Amino acid sequence: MDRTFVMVKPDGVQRGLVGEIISRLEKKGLKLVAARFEKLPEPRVTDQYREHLSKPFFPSLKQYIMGGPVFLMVWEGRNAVSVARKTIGATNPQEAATGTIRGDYGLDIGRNVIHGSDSPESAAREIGIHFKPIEISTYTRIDESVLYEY
Ligand code: D4T
Repeated sequence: MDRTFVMVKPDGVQRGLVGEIISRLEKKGLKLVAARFEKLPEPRVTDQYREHLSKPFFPSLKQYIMGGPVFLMVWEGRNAVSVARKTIGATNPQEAATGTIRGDYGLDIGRNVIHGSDSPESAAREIGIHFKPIEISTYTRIDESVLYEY
C-alpha cells in the first residue's frame, strides 16, 4: 500500500469543504491514517513548497497558506498518490475536470482548495514534514476485502 499527503488549504477550510473532501477520498476507498487541523508555521510552508521558492507567485502562495488553518491528512491505498491527484484534479481549477475537487469547487489557481503530493517521493517528504511516524495509524478498513480484487 502507498501513502500520500493531502492538505485542505485555508480557502477550503473557510468555505466548509473539509467534510466533503474527506468524504470523497473515503468513498473512493482510500484509508485515512493521519490528520491534524492547524495554522502552519513559516518553516513548514517553506519546506512544503521548497521547489517554488524562487517563483514569482511564492510570496503570495506563502501568505495564502499561512492565512488561516489548514487540514493535513495522510491517506493510504494502492497507488494512493495518483488516485488522490486524479480525485483532486488539475492545478488550475479553471482547467480541472468537472467531478474533480478543484473542478467542482475552485475558480482561481491561487485559491485551488487542496494540495496532494505529486509523486511517491514527494509524498514521503511531505508526510515527514508534517507528521511524526507515531502519528500515523495502522488499521484495517472493514471494506478492504471488497475494495481490492487481490
Ligand atoms: P499543490 O502543490 O498546491 O497541490 O499544487 P500542484 O502540485 O497541483 O501545483 P504546483 O506544485 O505547480 O503549484 C503549487 C501551488 O502554487 C499555486 N500556484 C501555482 C499559483 O498560485 N500560481 C501559479 O502560477 C502556479 C503554477 C497553486 C499551487
